Amino acid sequence: MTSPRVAIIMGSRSDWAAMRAAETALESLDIPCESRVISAHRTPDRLTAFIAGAEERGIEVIIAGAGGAAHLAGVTAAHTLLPVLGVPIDSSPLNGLDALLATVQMPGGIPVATFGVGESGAKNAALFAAAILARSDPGIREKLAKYREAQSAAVPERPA
Ligand code: RP5
Repeated sequence: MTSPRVAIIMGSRSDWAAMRAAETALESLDIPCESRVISAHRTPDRLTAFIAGAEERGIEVIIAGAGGAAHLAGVTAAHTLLPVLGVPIDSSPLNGLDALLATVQMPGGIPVATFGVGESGAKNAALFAAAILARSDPGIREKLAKYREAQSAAVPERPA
């Protein structure tokens, strides 16, 4: 089995409804990935163990989705030099605005690249991860270019 190059982590199984879009996008580009439920506050030891082994296992980018007081991406970024892409999830009574602000408003020094709330953010985080890998992997660059071409070709010229 090919080792995963991108890790998709999420604070709860309930985040999977949105975060599976990241896995789908990566799979469509043949980028090996893994998806795991890891909560910064409910499973802190699991998070520590995951981060400690990530780089050594060949992970190059981490996508972290969480809702509410979303600190998963920030805590992960604090413990690794790998790029961390944060996806705010609209799982709270505040519809993701809380997660968006928590993820995007990192104090200077520890960056988290923050994407849109929910499924489209998860999809774009995956495509951004692909763009990062494409810088040193011509095969992924070609697949990304083809993905864009197919996307453009699927847009009709007229609405009806
Ligand atoms: C966050 O709390 C998770 O990322 C999730 O978005 C939210 C709610 O989790 P559950 O109560 O559905 O497990 O930590």
